[in-house]
Amino acid sequence: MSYVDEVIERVVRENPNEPEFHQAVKEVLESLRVVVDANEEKFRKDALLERLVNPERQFKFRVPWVDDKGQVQVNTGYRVQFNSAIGPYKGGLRLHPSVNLGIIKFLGFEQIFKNSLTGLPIGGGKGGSDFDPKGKSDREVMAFCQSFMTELCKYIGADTDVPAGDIGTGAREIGYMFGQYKRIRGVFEGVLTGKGLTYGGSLARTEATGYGLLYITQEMLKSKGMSLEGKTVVVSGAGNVATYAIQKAQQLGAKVVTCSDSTGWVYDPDGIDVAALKEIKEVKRARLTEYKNYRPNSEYHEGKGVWTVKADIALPCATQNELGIEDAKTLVANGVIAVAEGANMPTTMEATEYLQKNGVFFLPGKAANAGGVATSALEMSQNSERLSWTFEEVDSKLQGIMVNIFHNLDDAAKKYGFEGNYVVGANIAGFEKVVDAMNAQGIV
Ligand code: NDP
Ligand code: 2IT
Repeated sequence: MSYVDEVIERVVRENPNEPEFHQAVKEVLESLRVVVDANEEKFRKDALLERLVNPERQFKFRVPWVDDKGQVQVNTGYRVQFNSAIGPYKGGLRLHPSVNLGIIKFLGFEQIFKNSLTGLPIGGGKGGSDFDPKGKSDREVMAFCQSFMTELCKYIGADTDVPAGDIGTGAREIGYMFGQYKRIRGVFEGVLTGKGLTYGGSLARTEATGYGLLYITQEMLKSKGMSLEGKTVVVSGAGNVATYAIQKAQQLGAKVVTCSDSTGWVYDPDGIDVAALKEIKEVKRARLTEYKNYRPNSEYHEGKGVWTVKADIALPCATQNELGIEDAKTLVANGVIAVAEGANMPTTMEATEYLQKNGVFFLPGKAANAGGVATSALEMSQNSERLSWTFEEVDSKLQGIMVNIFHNLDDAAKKYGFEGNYVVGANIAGFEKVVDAMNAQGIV
């Protein structure tokens, strides 16, 4: 049995009930075959892949808090410190009822390669809780965040592990967590990114993931002699990534006609109104059913459906496995040119293969959504030098990083005989740097 197959089998056996983690490991190791096979003897002797798929450290902890009725609630908190070969652990905190250890491990594993692709010195980590911020009062969210950080603060720090936002964790949650960290540890340091602008946050971090997604999509289209100008785009999600992806797509001349949340989706033939979307989601924290009040010409539908709308480009920006094989078939039948992942692992492996086989340009999340964590690393730099850069400075660095990422994937894919396969390109390019650093640091 090949070394790759052996390790995949072991991961499945030793991590039962973690299907998303198995999926992420399979996707990465399958595309590393060409590199691993060429170094099989050395990698096997060094147990390189076993070290790569086992987190350096993981924490699971109780998070008790009191709700507005005086009832004590108990959630579970996680932080997985996956790999620190190239820098301090870096990755977001997800607050969603679906969170479990397997979800955090899939996200942490992906983060290793994503962070490597940014070219910046950050290792991979991820955390979160099964707490659901939806429908909670600000006081309840604060009580949860303070309790969560009371435990988490023992394991993180500006030079060890720097969490940030993800699903359910936005500016409000980061603020409450930062306040509690500072209160307990007594240090004002860049221990979290995505902070508010008055206390060490970076300009353009809020926009970075969505903007970065469009910068890399634009660069890919450019390499094919195309552009975003005049293209129709379908987006899923209505959160941080989706909102700023829609905004940048529109600025670059495309028309975005959909967005969605976990209950339904919107079709706006005139193009999504970002100001309305922000008001509904960021200010009112309401459902997309409200969108029609702002745009009478739009349609609201319950359930899933954005992939049924005819478009040139599809940008999944909500959550994992939201674009399956049937969706991929519909997109292809409707003539889609490109799919770029704003979310982490939104496309199933079967759907990804179908899209690629049918000539759709496919940019995987670990490359396409890396602009968020890259800008987090820029926030860390600004905190270290106790300065803050202008929006234009951060945004132009972000553009440079995304353009570089595209060419690194493209070159790696070509070098190994997989031209145009950006999944293989991203995994190999991300892996090579991490492996080099792991080898240099000995058996740790
Ligand atoms: P938000 O919480 O801001 O928004 C998430 C959006 O996705 C919401 O519209 C939400 O709907 C929808 N959604 C979440 N879970 C589900 C689900 N199970 N089924 C259907 N819809 C769902 O999160 P972000 O925008 O920050 O994150 C979106 C994706 O992007 C995630 O995969 C995240 O890991 C990834 N990502 C985020 C980065 C960042 O900087 N924030 C960076 C890189 C990747 P509802 O509100 O109804 O739940
Ligand atoms: O998935 C991700 O890359 C993020 N949620 C952002 C992580 C970060 O540290 O900014």
